[in-house]
Amino acid sequence: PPSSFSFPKMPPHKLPISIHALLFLFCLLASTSHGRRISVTRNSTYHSNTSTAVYLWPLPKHFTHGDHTLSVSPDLTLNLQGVAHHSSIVQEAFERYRDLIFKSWAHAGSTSEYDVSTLNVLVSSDNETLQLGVDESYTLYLGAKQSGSIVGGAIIEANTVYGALRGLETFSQLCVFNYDTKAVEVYNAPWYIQDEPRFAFRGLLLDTSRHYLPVHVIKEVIEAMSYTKLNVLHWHIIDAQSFPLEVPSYPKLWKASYTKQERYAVEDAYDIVDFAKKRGIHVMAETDVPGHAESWGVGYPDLWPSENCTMPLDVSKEFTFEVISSILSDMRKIFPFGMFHLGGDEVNTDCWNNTAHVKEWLTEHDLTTEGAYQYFVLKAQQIAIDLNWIPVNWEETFDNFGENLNPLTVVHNWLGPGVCPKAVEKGFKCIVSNQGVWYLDHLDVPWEKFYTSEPLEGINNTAHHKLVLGGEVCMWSETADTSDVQQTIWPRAAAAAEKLWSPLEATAVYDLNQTVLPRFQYFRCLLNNRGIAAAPVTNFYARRPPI
Ligand code: CP6
Repeated sequence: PPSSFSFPKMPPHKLPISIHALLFLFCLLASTSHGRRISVTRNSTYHSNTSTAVYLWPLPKHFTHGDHTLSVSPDLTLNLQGVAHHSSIVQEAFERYRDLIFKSWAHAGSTSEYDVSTLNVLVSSDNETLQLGVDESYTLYLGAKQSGSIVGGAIIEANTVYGALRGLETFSQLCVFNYDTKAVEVYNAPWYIQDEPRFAFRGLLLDTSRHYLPVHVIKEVIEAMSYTKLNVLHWHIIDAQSFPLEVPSYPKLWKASYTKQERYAVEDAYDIVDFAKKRGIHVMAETDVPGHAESWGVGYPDLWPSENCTMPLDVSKEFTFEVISSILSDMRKIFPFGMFHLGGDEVNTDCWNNTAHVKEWLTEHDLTTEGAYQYFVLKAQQIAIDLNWIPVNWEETFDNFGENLNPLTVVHNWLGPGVCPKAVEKGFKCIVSNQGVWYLDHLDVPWEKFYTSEPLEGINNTAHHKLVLGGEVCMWSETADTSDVQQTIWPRAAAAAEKLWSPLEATAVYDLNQTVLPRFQYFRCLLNNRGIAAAPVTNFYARRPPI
């Protein structure tokens, strides 16, 4: 159906916002115009006398705003238009966000009129396929002007339902409960926002092998990811310590779960993927081979070279690759995302040499242990590629035999800085997870390091920039489980999320305490208000900034 509203054009002379205007705005936190209704908006956002504050996380690509206040009806309804007007993804998201905006507040049930009683969402494509690079852009307009006075009006326009989801998140962050009027209000309207991510891949790793995480905890992490516009859950399901996933082809593999409760049935995995999709989040599964796979041999001891050599997997047996092939085939039905992680990190091949039948096989095939490591990784890559997956491998594979990796390979950095500049030089795609700044299990890494880590650092040839798909923060779980995983992830992962979403000009700031900290503190409070146990940002009490 044709759209029943017209979208106001963003005033072109205001774009793009200058970084100086941003810096200035963030320095001014107090004396906003909240609570005041004015009938004529001041049309210029960045006049030096505009005293206002922008509390969005992550910052949108372009935005302008005014200085008047809108009230939002607790009976807010969705008017979903365009090709996707039946989309349950958008309808369900709208209901989630309406609950988030209003549930915590005992509103007075006022009968007064509200400025915003309908949220118009226009989506122009009904293709709900979720793949890397899907269009996440959206435009948000809040507060319309009619013959000089302010009337309500809220419009999100997006090309895909996933863009609409990002717009809904931004809309929800603009809705603030006013304790004086007892109403949900939008300050600094009218808002014109045009937004899209800087990087397509904005990941968070969860490790469910070192400690099991129940399905509901994984979902809570996914939910919080959607608040920060992170979009890839890298699920490091299996490792040496436990094998919690059901693999129908080899049902003894999950004998290596810690207990029968601490398992993911195939249905659980489907459930997680579906929950993530509804939030525009990809699930990239990992099967880390040939190291980090000792648990496989609990059910199938033949996968071990011997009782004394239980890691890495036995490179000399066809059976090993039969099992890998079956695991990946079973996983292919669960994980529709186009990328699959094959690990390949921290491989110590010493005991291949010390195991008679493996040593014999090496001699027969004229292979060193290093050569056998490459043979293993390339064979696993081919299995993934034959299943129509793009293989991702940790950086040691590139460091050891980069030239020989399949050209489709995405190299995943973790060992400090440096590998991505080398990998893109050779034409490989890359993901940045520098352990010095983006490892969440390193509790001593402060949020500022997460925020200031720049994925394109060291890549001087701008033609290569597009090969850096993005970045990922890692929540390795040797020392974390359900009891503390959320406060270990949040809010530091959100600092990386802004780096990965917002334009470089917005995040390349020098005085973080002045320019970013208050807004970051505010976002941490927002996570808490939404039920996410995000940790304090600093070691002093943070007042919720006055807006
Ligand atoms: N598990 C796996 C890990 C780590 C890696 N792979 C890791 C190594 C060093 C640090 C943190 C995590 N626990 N499978 C490396 C990618 Cl400091």
